[in-house]
Amino acid sequence: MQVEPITFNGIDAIRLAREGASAVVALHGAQVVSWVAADGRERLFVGERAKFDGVAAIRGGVPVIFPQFGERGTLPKHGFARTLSWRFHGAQEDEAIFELRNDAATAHWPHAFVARLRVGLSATRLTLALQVENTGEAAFAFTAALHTYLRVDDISGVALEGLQGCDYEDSLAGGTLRRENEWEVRFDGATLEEGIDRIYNDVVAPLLLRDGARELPVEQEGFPDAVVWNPGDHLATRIADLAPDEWRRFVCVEAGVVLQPEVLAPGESWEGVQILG
Ligand code: TA6
Repeated sequence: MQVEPITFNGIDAIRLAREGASAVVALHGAQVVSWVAADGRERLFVGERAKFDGVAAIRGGVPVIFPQFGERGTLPKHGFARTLSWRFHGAQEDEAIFELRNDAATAHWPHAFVARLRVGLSATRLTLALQVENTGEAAFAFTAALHTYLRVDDISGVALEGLQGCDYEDSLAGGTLRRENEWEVRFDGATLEEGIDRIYNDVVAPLLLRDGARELPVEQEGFPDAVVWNPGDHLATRIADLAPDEWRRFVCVEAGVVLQPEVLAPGESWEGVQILG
């Protein structure tokens, strides 16, 4: 793995390269902000108006959500991991490791932990593994996700396969529980206006994102849930760091542990993996 410290939109980042592919990981949030496979095509979406001020969450790439998904707790939305600086821990042959440990900045969540993001790269695949270890003396519970923004040509031509038969919480309907009956989730019709925000449970099949003629396999291990989000036209106008019509250029397909918090006893570890490509 080639590793090069760079500045990306003014913030510190690490550029990784291997087998003709590359990825850029901002230390702010250990957020993967670019993934170009060996065919030269960028697969991740980052908004034109994304803020790179070292404070705000970056709109796009792969935000690491930990220790709280959304507003399921008392912490700020989606927890603190995406807005803190992680440490580059080093690289091996096929992956680079980033680390976040509890310190004064995480003291409002009174638990001792180490979170690690392992970023693996090959010609056609990006493998992201989130590990959490309880280094304290009391158990804690957390929710987490890899909030992956996948770049698409036009959301109206996108379909996501692999969720048929899964139950999901429909966040746009107050968390109503439904079952996915469709072979593929599409983003056309009323969804273009209203958006889609669902937390699918017990996802076992590999997912396949189809964007016109292009396909991207999306797999997950260790994460039981998959979150599917596109804000649609209506909500997008209220998201300050999204340029007009940019909502058409991405879909979030997130691997998460959301509906049932994970509990770690002292000394225990957990790992969830999302594989793109
Ligand atoms: O994962 C979907 C979601 O929780 C949506 O409800 C939406 O709010 C999105 O994340 C983005 O949240 P953010 O805080 O980054 O604007």
